[in-house]
Amino acid sequence: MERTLFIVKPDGVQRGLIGECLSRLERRGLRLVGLKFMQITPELAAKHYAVHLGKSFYEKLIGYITSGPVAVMAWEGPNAIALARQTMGATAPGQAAPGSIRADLAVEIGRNLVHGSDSPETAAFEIGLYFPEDELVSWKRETDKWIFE
Ligand code: D4T
Repeated sequence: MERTLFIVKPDGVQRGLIGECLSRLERRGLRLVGLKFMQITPELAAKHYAVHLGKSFYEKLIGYITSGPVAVMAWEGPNAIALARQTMGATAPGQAAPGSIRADLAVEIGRNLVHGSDSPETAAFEIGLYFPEDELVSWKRETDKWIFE
């Protein structure tokens, strides 16, 4: 089992796409273990995007992610990190696979709707940034046996 952090960014919230994005991961079969609606502070954004500090798009990225409320989720499942990223599509919507969230619903890299962790190390770090341990729910779904082998 693997866990991954998933965010519907401010553009997704403003465009009324929280349900659409959540639904795609839910219908795929990943199991939701954390969910919150919040506004990311500049301090939290700086921690989250520390790897991009100094890059040309850094200031814009911080401005974008802090520009309005976001929906933050933790999802669980076998290979959850790669599965969520496949459902999201490539970072640049023009390169995202047809049928992915970004291919279907986004146009620009700076308005790419969603975020998903990209490795087990990043996932552990990011989940820790957004969810104290007691806000994550470990549970069994009645449908697990029909989704997880
Ligand atoms: P996030 O982190 O938003 O899920 O995006 P990705 O994981 O898919 O992509 P990333 O870390 O490489 O980029 C983080 C974030 O920066 C924006 N960005 C990126 C940008 O505005 N211009 C760029 O040239 C790049 C590479 C988009 C996502």
